[in-house]
Amino acid sequence: MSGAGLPGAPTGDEKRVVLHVDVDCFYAACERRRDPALRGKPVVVGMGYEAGAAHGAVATASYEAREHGVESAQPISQALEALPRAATAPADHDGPVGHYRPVDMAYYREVSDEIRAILHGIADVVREVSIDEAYLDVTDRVGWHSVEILARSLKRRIDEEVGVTASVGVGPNMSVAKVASDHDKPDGLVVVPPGEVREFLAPLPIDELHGVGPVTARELRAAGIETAGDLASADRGALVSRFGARGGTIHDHARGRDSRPVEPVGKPKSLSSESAFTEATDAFDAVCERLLRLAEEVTERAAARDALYKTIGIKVVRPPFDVNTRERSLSGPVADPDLVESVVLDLAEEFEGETVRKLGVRVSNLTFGERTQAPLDAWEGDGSAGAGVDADDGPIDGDDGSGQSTRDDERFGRDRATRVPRGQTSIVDFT
Ligand code: TTP
Ligand code: MG
Repeated sequence: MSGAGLPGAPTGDEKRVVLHVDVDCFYAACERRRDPALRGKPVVVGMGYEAGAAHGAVATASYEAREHGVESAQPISQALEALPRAATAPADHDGPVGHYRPVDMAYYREVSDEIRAILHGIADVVREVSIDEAYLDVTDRVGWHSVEILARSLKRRIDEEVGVTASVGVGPNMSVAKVASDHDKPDGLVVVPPGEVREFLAPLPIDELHGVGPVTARELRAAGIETAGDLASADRGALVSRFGARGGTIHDHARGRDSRPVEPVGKPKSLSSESAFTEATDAFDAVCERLLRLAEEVTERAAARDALYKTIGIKVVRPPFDVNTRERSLSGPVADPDLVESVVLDLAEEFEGETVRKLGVRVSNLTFGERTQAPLDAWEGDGSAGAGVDADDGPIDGDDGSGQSTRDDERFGRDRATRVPRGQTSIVDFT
């Protein structure tokens, strides 16, 4: 690895395999999923374009709309100038038009939950940083020789099972993986093995680096620092005296170093396993069998965390995306695998004869016993973060947290951890 011999390089970094997943034009992709007529067309998601509404901002735009200069956080009036509304454009208008949709967070969260389930199924540790973005540590699952296959299969599953496209970057740490996933958007897949990190980063403009926002970039450029390579060879002391600790961080990132572990934060509010059938089935015995397997996984995981649960639930997805959840609350918290099995089968009864594509089992209303303090396997999120800035990026992106951003900072899965023992299933919270 090119950076390994440098003074201060974190030891063992080259052993990690980290994925960064970021859905392409997420809100617009969700709108397209429910209205396929929007495919291939300029789509703008935002507020304030209706007749009489003068203010508002673009949350996101499809890549077709971006070609006409429409982008996130732009005033809606500017977007409307570049792309008049298809719905109200005069019949003789022969220029490009945009399809405008309002923000529908509840729907985007549903889509996000489905992606999250897939992510937790393929990685031991997942850090969700926003509604459409997560880091995965897959070090224990694959080596560098096979990670591209894993990344491709992840992209394909998100595409086929959820109906949106994601870009994936792979690197030996979070910062490199993030730059890699941004590098070839949309539908990108960029793998940067440890030995190629410095070479990959060196020619990139500094604002493509993780942690360098427009304000910092402007200042660095004024000092003659244009590329990550320039930043990597800049004087560290000077960077620190100008930008404080963040100066050291961006210097590290320019050199491809980032020792932050991929770790979820907090304690779980629920534990779930999900599993999809290769082909939808109406065989009720297969459904029951699968539910029992999921119940076993969930109760094993609860036992490993010393967790008691008060609510037991199932999720039944009928093709293509008809999600049904049922749950039953007990009078007090228990840790009782047999009870979970019988409640799950009971709840499943009403779906006998239905065609089922995917199943889930969840225990929630958790309380934890004395033993449970393992930081990697415990998490708790309150679903919020500082406006416009991802929590993990906060300290380094601070000066660029855009006041104009309309980003909804609901976290992509309220922060949860997982270690998933078997391939297809995942630990998720499927509210
Ligand atoms: P991003 O991942 O930053 O953007 P994106 O998914 O739309 O596009 P891409 O990743 O392909 O570049 O943000 C995810 C969602 O967050 C986005 O779809 C809408 C929302 N968002 C805002 O509401 N305001 C903003 O300023 C930004 C940047 C995003
Ligand atoms: Mg995105």
